[in-house]
Amino acid sequence: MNIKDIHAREILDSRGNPTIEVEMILANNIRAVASVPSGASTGSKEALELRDNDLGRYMGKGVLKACENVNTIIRNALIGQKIDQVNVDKILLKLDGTPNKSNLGANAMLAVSLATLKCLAKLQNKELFEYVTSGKVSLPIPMVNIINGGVHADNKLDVQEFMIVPIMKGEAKRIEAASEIYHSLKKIIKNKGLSTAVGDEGGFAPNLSKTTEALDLIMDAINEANYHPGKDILLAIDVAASETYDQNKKVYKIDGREMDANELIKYYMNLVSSYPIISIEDPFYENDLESLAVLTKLIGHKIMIVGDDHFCTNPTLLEAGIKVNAANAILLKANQIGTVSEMTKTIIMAKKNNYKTIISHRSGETEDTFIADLAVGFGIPFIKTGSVCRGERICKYNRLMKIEELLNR
Ligand code: 2PG
Ligand code: MG
Repeated sequence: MNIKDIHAREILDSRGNPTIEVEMILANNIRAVASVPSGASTGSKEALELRDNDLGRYMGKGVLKACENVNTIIRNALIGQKIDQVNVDKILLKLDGTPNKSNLGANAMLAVSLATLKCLAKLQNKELFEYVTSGKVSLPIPMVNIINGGVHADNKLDVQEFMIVPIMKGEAKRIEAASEIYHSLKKIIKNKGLSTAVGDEGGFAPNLSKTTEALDLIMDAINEANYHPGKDILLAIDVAASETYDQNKKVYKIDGREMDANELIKYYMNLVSSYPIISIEDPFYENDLESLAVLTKLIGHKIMIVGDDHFCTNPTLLEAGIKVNAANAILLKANQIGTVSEMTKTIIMAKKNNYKTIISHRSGETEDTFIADLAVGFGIPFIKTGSVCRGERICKYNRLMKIEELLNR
């Protein structure tokens, strides 16, 4: 089956910034639409998100150039081509010809790559998760971000994400627990006279300034909702430490303190011994693989040490981490790398080297639910898709509950 047409358009993401949506049509008129998310705490080694930088529109954030690249260069090359993921991604990579997708833009390329994947699933009359699976499907454990800080909120919390990780059986049960805890937390925050407004990923953004204050509120909320911290609900944090690192002073600014990497390691060891934390993401800034390896050696047997900015879903960067035993888990974000084929390569490499995998949304999201299907189809054990609030987050949870129902039929 051949590709008949491709069209890209500018749409808005959950922060109200432009992003790209692509519609692909096959010769038999099967069509699929895909859109790409956008990060705020982006790693410097991520593939390039092409923006217009035309200050006359959307503060320079327009993506008309990326759309044009799809509607001209990519369209011309793909029309009449056989629909095949490897073939399409190869053509995209060749057309771009740069290591970081700076020519066509990773946003343009991913939208086309994902639309291809969705068309392929439809062509076989399969659900997306069914199409991508090579064997065992499984429902991921959600890591639900219920307090936002860092660059995702205007409060004084330095840690970017405070997550609850419900580990009971059943996806719908896990999401139910997350929702109940979320609502308990809202009550607790309100009773303290703090704001219950939410941040970019739907978690509350009360004006707290210390990491432990946020963790204590969450522990209270878990108990209040009649769950058991450490037993059925675990905790996780994304420090997004690149955002708190002072390059000149070589210190991290967290909780009103300045800490070097060694002090920070002690700080994390303390947190892990005081709270049921099972995962720390980006504990050090993106170029410090060495400290990442030290922390992994110290507590990697107990918890996940997750590389996000360190690896950028890039097989070459992951390989460098594997060589020095830095981290034992990787965050997977398709738009950090730009094509489905490359992300698949990273997933395979991670699994082969016993790195745990977590598929992730971006802080700027769309209503596209592809990460839910990829998590199930690829058998990725964890998913990070924000709080149980805001439509662009909820649609992923709703999709997971629907898939659970489909699988139980
Ligand atoms: C992260 C992500 C998603 P952003 O750091 O893990 O939660 O944030 O999309 O802003 O990079
Ligand atoms: Mg992160």
